[in-house]
Amino acid sequence: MQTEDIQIRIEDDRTGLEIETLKRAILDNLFYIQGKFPEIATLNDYYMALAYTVRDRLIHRWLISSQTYTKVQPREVCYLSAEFLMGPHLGNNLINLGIYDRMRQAVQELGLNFEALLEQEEEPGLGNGGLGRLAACYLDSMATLDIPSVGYGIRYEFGIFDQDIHDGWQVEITDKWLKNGNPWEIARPEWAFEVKFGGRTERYTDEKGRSRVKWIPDRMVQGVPYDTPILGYETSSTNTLRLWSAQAVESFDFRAFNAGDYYGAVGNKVFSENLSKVLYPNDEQIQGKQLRLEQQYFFVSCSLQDMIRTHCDRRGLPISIFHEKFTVQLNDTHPAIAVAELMRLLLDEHGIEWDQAWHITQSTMAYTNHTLLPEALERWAVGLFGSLLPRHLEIIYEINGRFLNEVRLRYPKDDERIRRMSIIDESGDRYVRMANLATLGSYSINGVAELHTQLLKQDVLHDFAEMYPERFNNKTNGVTPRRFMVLSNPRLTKLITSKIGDHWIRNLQELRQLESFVEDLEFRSEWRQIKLAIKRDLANYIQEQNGIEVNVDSIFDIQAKRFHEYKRQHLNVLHIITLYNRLKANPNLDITPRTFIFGGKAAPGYQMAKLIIKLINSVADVVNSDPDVRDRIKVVFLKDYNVKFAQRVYPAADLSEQISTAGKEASGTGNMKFSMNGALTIGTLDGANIEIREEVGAENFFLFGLTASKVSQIKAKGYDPMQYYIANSELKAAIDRINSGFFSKGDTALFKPLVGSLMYQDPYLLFADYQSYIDVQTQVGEAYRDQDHWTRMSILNTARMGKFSSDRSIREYVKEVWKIDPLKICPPNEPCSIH
Ligand code: CJB
Repeated sequence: MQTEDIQIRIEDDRTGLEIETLKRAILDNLFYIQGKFPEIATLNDYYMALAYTVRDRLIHRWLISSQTYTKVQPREVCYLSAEFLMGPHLGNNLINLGIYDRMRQAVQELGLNFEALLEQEEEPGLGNGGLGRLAACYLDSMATLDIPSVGYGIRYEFGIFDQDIHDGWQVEITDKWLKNGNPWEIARPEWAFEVKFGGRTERYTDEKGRSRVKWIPDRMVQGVPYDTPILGYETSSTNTLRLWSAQAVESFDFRAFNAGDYYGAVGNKVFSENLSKVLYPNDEQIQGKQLRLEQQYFFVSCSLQDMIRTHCDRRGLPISIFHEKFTVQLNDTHPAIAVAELMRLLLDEHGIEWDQAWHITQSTMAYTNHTLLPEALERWAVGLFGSLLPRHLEIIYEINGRFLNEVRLRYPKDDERIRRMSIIDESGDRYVRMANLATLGSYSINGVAELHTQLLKQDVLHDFAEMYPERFNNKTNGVTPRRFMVLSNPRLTKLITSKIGDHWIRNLQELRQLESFVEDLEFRSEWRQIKLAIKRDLANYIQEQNGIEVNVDSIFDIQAKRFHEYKRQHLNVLHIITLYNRLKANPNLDITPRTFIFGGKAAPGYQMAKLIIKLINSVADVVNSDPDVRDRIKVVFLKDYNVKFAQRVYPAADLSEQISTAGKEASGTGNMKFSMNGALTIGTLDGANIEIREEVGAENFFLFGLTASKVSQIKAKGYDPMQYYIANSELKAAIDRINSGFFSKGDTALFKPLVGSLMYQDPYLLFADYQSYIDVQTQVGEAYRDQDHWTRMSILNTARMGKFSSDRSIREYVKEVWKIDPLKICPPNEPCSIH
């Protein structure tokens, strides 16, 4: 049957949006999909029935979208990412469908608790932090802006671990997100691909007399796609998140089975399925493990094969124009092997000559760099790489050889430059440098905030930026206001919409109109009441979770992000201890009450980050139980920070801690989410903080600390932390308190590694920024006392965050990098003549 002939005729219960229809659909799904009747149905059964009811409405739009793409054959963007930190789907899909309130009513009329059903969803935590969440925000914006796109990644059976706290220490628990089934995905085993590993290569002459290469692998794995629909906001465009799951190739099993090697056959199955078993929980720290490279190659190969099949087989287009129809965005270097894999597919499988293959590859790939941290720059030992991907190593050597010849021509006798630019690091043991491969193979290379892009061009990719300046560009990150305002902060959304209408949800710059309400006393009072109500909700949660009673009139001072020394949660702790010391010395001291709230996970192998978590909990134990400081400072560590939880935290903040060492945080996106929800920022001139401050105005931002260039200067001269310790009595007192065992029941060894690093060799310059941080925190405390003025600043933060919608970022990618036209999708059940 021709695709044009397919008529979507689905009965009304699957598409209708009336409350009665929704109720009927939920009960119908409970009956026919869950196989339960109300008397025996569990909360999860009802959640599933509700999720399927929503999914039905997505599927209709999804099929129309993919039919339209099949017919129009538009240029598409494929976003390749090892992580997609999607967060719960249900609430977001209801918002994007425009039926959130209606569905809540339908659910309530059935006598069910809507909030409890939303809570029931296990979030797909298929990412570590900022990078994975950015990919999720971008999928939302691409669909909202009607950009034909696919997100390609890995369907990890276990996502990021759940975090528990035992005796103040982080404990990791396996994340079994699939245990109750996943109603949002559809498996497509009929569209699986095979992926090869290991073995050797062989040269042969083809029928046209050309020399070709054949890869003879020693094992093979199958990638099965699982598709999740991604609906845009107030549009019918529904794109696909396609995640690959690894399975054993049947034929391989059979061979061993027939030979009587039953265990061998099963072993192969176990081995294959291991590939997509678990997400590596390291953020910005490479481990260099073979399985990780296998994961990367696995999903990249499946994805590229999938694109080529769509292009050549489904659409019948010649491979020579592949780059006109597809552009691939590489989310960091994790999928950078795509450069070599596309070359291999074009050369070996499609018989294309080198120059044309290279032209197609380089016109297809675009690379986003997300970090300058040396420990995060991916490199693979040549031996490991060659044994896993022998053909790719050959191709990389060839790319490199040709490239270095060009460099030699352009910069004669500059051997140092050749060594720096080579894809192969030969300074000691040999490594494949993935950033160099991604850069060389891409037509566009971008950083994720102005400062980051500037440093990228100055430092890590300096030679490349000098040679190919036109390929470098900046795309400052953004976040989706649908999830991080509308869904997570319904009270504020309602207030804003009552004043300026709801167009801001699609066009965030419209929030500027709120500026005209800043002088409106009643508006300010409503704004303040809303913040207070949200803080009360969080306070209740803290009471339940941690058994700590917090003062809702205190400043909610929040630092929520991954634990990393460069993010400097321990600088925040030094401030807490300093306040504590002041109160101990002078119990009647009049300070603005604060509740310090922390959330975040540490990589399981990152001992120092784990020790910082332990320090926070140890300080919390002492401070929270000391009657001298009662009601003035409280310290709370909220365990298991994830997307669901983040949505509860951002709206409740008065103060957002963005205190990384300048030059280290590429962009940050939490900083944007806090500020959109009316928190003020205390921050350094780092990443997107700089641009946030430019937008909201210096007078509405608490700036402290050294600039990135000052940091480099100090380091160049030789940073001497001791000098600050000796000269600053409050800093010394805070450090001595930790050292004395005061927070560790007399154990003076516990925090030695942490304090030692701060005192003798700290690359993150905590002591150098300490006084400036403390001073500005004092200003924060004073500013908070003038509630009216604080509220003005809070409103202006929200009003001026328009730039940081991920819609703006995606518009820039579309216009300046991808060059793709939006494609409107017809709404279901309506006459439509767009195509
Ligand atoms: N980032 O989350 C990660 N993981 C990495 O491996 C490298 C970078 C973060 O990416 C975010 C999105 O671009 C940035 O906002 C953040 O600064 C960066 O640390």
